[in-house]
Amino acid sequence: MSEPARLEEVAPSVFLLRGFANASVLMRAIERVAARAPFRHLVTPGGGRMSVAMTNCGPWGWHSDRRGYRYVAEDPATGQPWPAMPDEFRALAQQAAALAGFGGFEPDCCLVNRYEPGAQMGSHRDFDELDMRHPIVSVSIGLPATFVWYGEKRSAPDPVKLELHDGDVLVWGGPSRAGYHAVKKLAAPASGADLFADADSARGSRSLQLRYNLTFRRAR
Ligand code: MD3
Ligand code: FE
Repeated sequence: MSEPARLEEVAPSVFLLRGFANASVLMRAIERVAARAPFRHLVTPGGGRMSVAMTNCGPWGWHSDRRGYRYVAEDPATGQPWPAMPDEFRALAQQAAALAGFGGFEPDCCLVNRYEPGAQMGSHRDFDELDMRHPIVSVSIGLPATFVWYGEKRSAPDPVKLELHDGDVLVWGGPSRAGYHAVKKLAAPASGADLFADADSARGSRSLQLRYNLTFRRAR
């Protein structure tokens, strides 16, 4: 890290660290994870296909199908354990959590979300984790997205909206941990956008016209 971290409390016990993560380092690790546990569009218990593609690393992975939402130790797509959590992932999550006042955070799941333009995540709460006293750390990579914070109600006329950019990290804990939140439909990048110029040129690809989000959780 070249600059001191700036910590902003954007809603009660919701902390934002702008530009805290080095996204091109994380992208290489995401590619290694996805080589062993490919991104897939999960099905909700109601039968809908999620527009966000997902994979996981670490001891536990979040999964959804007709039978419900749950954490599983093996990837149902391969029958293999989820890939190990890369050291740089764990270190980033622990540093961000500690800066927000959650020392000793030991994530046992990193859910990796991949958004293509048009993908979105409707208002929901995360409560499949055993002990809600642990925080969640979220890392945004690639295209910007609008994150919506509703708090105690699934829907509200005046939610807090946050534009999340490449490298931004959010930490939730305490009373905000159980709050409703959503991600607005991802806009297509402006033409000529040079997000990720370094990683793109290193790879000679357009593969980063996407948004990724890492969410670090303590599932068990
Ligand atoms: C606030 N992901 O994977 S991360 C999710 O950008 C999810 O992909 C969004 O919501 C994304 O479940 C937002 C931020 C997040 C995750 C869990 C939370 C915020 C949270 C749990 C409680 C409160
Ligand atoms: Fe969530």
